[in-house]
Amino acid sequence: YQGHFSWDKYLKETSAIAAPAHCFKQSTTPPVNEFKAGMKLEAQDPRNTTSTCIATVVGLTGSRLRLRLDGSDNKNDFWRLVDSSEIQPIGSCEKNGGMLQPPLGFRLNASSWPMFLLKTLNGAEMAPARIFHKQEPPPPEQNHFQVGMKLEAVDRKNPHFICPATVGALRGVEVLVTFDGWRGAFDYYCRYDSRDIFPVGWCALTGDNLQPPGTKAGLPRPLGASGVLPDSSVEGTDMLMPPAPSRPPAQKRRKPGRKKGRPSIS
Ligand code: MLY
Repeated sequence: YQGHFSWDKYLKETSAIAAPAHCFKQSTTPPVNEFKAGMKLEAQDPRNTTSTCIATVVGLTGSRLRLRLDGSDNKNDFWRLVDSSEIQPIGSCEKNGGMLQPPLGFRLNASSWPMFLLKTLNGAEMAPARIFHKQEPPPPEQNHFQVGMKLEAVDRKNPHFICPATVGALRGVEVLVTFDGWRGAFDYYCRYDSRDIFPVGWCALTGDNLQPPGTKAGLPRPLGASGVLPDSSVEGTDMLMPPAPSRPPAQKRRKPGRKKGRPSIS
């Protein structure tokens, strides 16, 4: 569900172009999501990427899974594409000679992990191997993004959100993702082959709920009846406006006392 947001209109209003599909490490047809809530699988612990843990699917959105590590709390859910190499069927870790680990912040005593694992897996609904995707799509051979191109991007502070975004800068293999209509607090640099960025139209294909642009900054604004810009007019995206002045990188503009990487309330 896209609300009333239309990329078609928005690209015209902003006279912007969508980053072409070959810029992204994403499949041209989004991967089919056959997972169900409650299924268990193996996942890399996002806070301790060398360890493989048991995770439960606690939600589904488009081609993504909302995952929670067993033995962890409900405050550290994370999202993965169904074709991510960071998720595997249960048994994969052991098959490769590894051992399943307790998640960072395991809520019991470490010594109770073996028994916890046994009980967790006993009678669990394990996601069948056939619903995993063989491999991630191949990465583009280089950074093809250009400043000003539009895309859809995961808001890393609120990772359930996928939002309209613009390439704000390029830095070697990295791309500055800036969120349209937000003042910069959510912006981040990522590699061009990040799995958190998608071509325009991705959410429409997956059924994900694409957020509308924010209303805080840099949006096209309508002219008043007088042909003069009303001061507080931030609603409506019908008229063409000159591009917003470019902004310095988000980090430099962060308010003191605000911790990096935490979900934001604003
Ligand atoms: N708690 C904030 C969330 C802002 C999300 C910003 N993203 C979409 C770029 C709010 O409700 O305003």
